[in-house]
Amino acid sequence: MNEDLALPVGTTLDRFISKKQEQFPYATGELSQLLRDIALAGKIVNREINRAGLLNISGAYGNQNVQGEEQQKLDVIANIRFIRALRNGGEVCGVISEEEEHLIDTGKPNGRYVVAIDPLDGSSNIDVNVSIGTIFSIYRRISPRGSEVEARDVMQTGQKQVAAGYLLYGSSTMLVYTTGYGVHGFTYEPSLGEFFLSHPDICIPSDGKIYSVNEGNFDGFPETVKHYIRQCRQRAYSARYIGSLVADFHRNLFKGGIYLYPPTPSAPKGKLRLQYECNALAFIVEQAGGKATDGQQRILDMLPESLHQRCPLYIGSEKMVNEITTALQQDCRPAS
Ligand code: P6P
Repeated sequence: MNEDLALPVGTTLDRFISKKQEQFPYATGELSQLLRDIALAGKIVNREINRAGLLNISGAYGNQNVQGEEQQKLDVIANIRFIRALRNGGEVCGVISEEEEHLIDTGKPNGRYVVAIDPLDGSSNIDVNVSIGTIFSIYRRISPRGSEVEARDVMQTGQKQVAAGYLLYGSSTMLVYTTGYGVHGFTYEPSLGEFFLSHPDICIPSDGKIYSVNEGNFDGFPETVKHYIRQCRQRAYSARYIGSLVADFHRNLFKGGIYLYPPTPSAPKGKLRLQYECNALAFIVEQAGGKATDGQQRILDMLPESLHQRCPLYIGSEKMVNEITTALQQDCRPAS
């Protein structure tokens, strides 16, 4: 990044967003406001997560979501909070969410943007106080401003994202995002209610010695994936798997490593969702110098075919993702 534009650690998120916007004289400030709206919802969800055990809002909600997964109470609460913040902010004309079967029309036809969001990823960890997260992607709408949001607005390739990020509700709460000009991390100071720049210009190591995969599924993995995992073991890499994608991704982003969610017999297309999990993290990891594929192609090149489409995911340090992807691509090449 241009040094004279480097902002010091400790800069507030609001000032950082404003200073970055100044670099774009034609910017209208709407994307900046949208990022602020997401950060505000994140502060509210963070507070509710931190008090879940005291407010009887942990545990199962009693419904299944469109994915057939048991909704947790905090899944529902986070979904409501983020959709309300996006609707009230006025910048967003449509939202797709892991917790909503259909595209949500916010009733704001002048909104320039659409958002794809996983309001609370890692739900199974909520009740045992393990880190969880929110993942979001922001796209410019295709349909004309002033009209109703359309399906084509939320069926764009990940390459079209104008911004993407995640909130990690962990030992500290962080917001990490990119607008295509580097990846920047902000740490939340609850006593001040502010996010402060703590990790400017995050870059992922080009190689690593950490692999993150649910080895309980090993027997059902493709043979090439099994071979890669055996190689990781032989190289004495560290196996680190939290069961929260955001937490595993965040660790690998700083230390170097690879997260794998391959196809399994119970999830032949993989478990993770392209639109509101894979695309956002793929944008971030590429901006940080890493890579993300589905084993055959770049995640960001994939044209969604449905709102809740699943895909395999191999994401992290460039050399590690290249190794497994090259091997998987060879599996699919016609025998010479
Ligand atoms: P498994 C959480 O449900 C999630 O979507 C990711 O956060 C996590 O990495 C993965 O699923 C865990 O899935 O099948 O290993 O329990």
